[in-house]
Amino acid sequence: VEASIPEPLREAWRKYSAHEFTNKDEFERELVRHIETTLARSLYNCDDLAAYSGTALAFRDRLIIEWNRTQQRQTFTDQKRVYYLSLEFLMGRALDNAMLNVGMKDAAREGLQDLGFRIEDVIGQEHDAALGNGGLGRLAACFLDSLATLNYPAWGYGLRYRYGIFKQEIVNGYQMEVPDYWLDNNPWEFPRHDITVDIQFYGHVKKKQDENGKLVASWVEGEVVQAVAYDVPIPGYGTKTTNNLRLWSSKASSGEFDFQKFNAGDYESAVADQQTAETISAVLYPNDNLERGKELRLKQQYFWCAASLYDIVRRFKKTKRAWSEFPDQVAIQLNDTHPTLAIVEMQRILIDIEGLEWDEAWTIVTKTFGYTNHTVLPEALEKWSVPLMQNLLPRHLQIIYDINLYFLQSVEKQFPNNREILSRVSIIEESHPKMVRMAYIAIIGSHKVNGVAELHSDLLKSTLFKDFVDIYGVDRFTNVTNGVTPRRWLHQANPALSSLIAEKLGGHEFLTDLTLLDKLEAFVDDKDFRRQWAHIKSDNKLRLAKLIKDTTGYKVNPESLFDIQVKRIHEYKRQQLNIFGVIHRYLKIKGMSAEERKKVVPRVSVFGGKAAPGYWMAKTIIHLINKVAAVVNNDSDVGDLLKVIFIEDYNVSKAEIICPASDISEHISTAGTEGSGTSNMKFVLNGGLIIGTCDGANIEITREIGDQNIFLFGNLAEDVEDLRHRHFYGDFQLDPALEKVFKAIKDNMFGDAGDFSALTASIEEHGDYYLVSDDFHSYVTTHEMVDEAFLNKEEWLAKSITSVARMGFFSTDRVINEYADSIWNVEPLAVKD
Ligand code: RUG
Repeated sequence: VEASIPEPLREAWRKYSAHEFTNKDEFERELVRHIETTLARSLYNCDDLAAYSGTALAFRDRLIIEWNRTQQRQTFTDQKRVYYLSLEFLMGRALDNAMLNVGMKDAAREGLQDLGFRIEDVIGQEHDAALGNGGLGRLAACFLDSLATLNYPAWGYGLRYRYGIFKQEIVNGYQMEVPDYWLDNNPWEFPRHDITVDIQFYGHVKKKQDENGKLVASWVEGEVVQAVAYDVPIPGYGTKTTNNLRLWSSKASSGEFDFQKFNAGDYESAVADQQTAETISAVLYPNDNLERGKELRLKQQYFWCAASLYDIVRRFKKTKRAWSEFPDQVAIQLNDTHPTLAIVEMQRILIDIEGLEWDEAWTIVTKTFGYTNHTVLPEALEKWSVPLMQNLLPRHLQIIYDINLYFLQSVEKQFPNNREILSRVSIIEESHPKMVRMAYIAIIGSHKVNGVAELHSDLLKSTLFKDFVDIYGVDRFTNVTNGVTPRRWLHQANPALSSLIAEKLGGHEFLTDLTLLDKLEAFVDDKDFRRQWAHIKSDNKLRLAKLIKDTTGYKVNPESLFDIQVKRIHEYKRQQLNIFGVIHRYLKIKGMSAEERKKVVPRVSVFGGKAAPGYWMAKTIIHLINKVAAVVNNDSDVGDLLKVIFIEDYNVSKAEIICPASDISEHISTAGTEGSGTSNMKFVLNGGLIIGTCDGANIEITREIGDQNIFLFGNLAEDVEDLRHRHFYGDFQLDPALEKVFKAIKDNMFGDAGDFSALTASIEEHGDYYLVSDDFHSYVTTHEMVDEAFLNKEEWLAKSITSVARMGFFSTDRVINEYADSIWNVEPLAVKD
């Protein structure tokens, strides 16, 4: 390709092609240029927001220069690429990350200062890009950071929601949802109006003979919606690689609106058509670990899969290779079952459009796809009703039936006369209406299936996907334990700790090789080092105390033990266990003498997280937390011994302030329910200890950091089924301490008890599915051990330092390398300076 352009032309391009700023002065020049020309502002009317926009535009220029070079490099070398399909990318803010990743934050700080701005104020202007619900979306964002940092040729594909996850407001203790319009002032995306794909829905299937007499299906008529690409540059840390995240936006395919209708006087319906098309990418479904089977969601999924595949196939076809080489050039990873239709769409492209035989096509498909499962919760497993799919995607349903037929035929050969297994593994569930089990298509259409922590992957193999292990063998199933990017979750969120570590280890190399943290253990007994470590934690707690004061009005004592649980609100994550524990503590303090109170370790219990708008029980938990906060925080008799805080609208940028400030954080899901958890890793990486159950990645964290450095409690996953079974048959005794807590609630201590009756009844009367009562005693006694341990400041510090030193395993760099080696078979691209 390069050689096809004459040298004089290339020379002219080279001469005038854009250059990145490389120092403070050049940055200032770019900043002022953008403020004065792009933004039409001046010295006299440039506020923090304009300074943010100007700074972001200057950095965006830098990124796009590297983005262009990276894309050229990847095209010329023509190596295998990986495509990460995720319906969620919880990116958070981009500016701080871009500054750090390109190594220009200090220059930007000084440059901004010269022009009269504080970098923190400028960074604080940015709206979070919150195109995700929780852990799954944030994992995808961490993956993008690692893929770029490690120089993998990789693209992310997602949807460009006009509204990301809702903004949470707390009104009288209740969660209210407010739309989050995040696209105003978003300089980080590049609209590609030239890159569009027509996506078809509805219609019907015609069979016709091709020129060789072969019967081929064609999907005709129906509705067409246009997908428009928006590209977001993803800079790697300390590398020239800037990868691409392509987000699709929906638009009426006829353009602005239907002029025929307009001219016929039907203005309203002309605009309505356009609005219907735009609805597809309008809003992120706000459910975490819950699927509701809404048609619009299926439309979103197909729209995004079809557009992404069209793009991937178009890129591949440019190389003029044979189809059999597709899996040597392309690896597609399905983030959960949400993109499963990509498997079906790929098969459709190959057989209906490209004319391949079924088997040849299916071999290509299965070699290309990998599927990551993130949960064993039944309510989160996607199923689509057959009639719904028949109507929306008639050809895809036929292909699904064919995939199922061939699959069941092979199973029957393998297990003759075994009707049960056939009905258990059939893609079609024989219910009313019939349902399509998406996870089964994902397993059958992929060459590897992975869980996200060891326990979770083992549970997949022994329960949910057991039959498939029998059919395909155990090698198709693997584990890749999650991680987090240390760039955002240590370097960016906790700059002081990152600097201290760099000082001790002789540089910031640990940010790209997290295992180097182990060298910190040599300093555990170093008094001066411990003092500095403690000092940083104090400062981070002060920073959080300020956020709490600014957002809730409550003043907390930063000397207290900060006990934090921030994550989506869900019964399985058991924020109810935590708030019942807080009430128990409150009642205990109330019953103490003045002398006894002197021994109490002051605590601040911090909660944060969103409930799905339709998840009533989760909303009730938020309500109870806020009502308890109102009583406890205004009880002068208790004072600083206990404070309860609910941080409104928990998001990525708040997490960056919260994670470095914990003394202890809570990861207390019912054993066997949490896929992995990733905030557990963020907290430990920032020197906080954790209290947790033997669940998800807590188990591997314990193995790495040592069980003396973590507070584990509760029943084990292997006991859960038996306990539930016993509850079901009436063998249930409410824990006596929990009974006292319930009595306080029922006595209206926290407002109208009726507001919380469903919550207490779910435990007392309806089988306590999440084993709150079974684990309560163990939970509160473990918290007593936490108090005790916190009193010994030196030992606590030693635990904190040792834990950080042993967290090297939990970087997404390790995770991405594992996916690359064991699932994708892709190599990093060599990048010269
Ligand atoms: O609940 C899981 C977390 O345990 C996990 O850490 C995260 C990333 O793997 O994914 C979460 N998850 C699972 N979010 N949605 C689902 C099911 O669709």
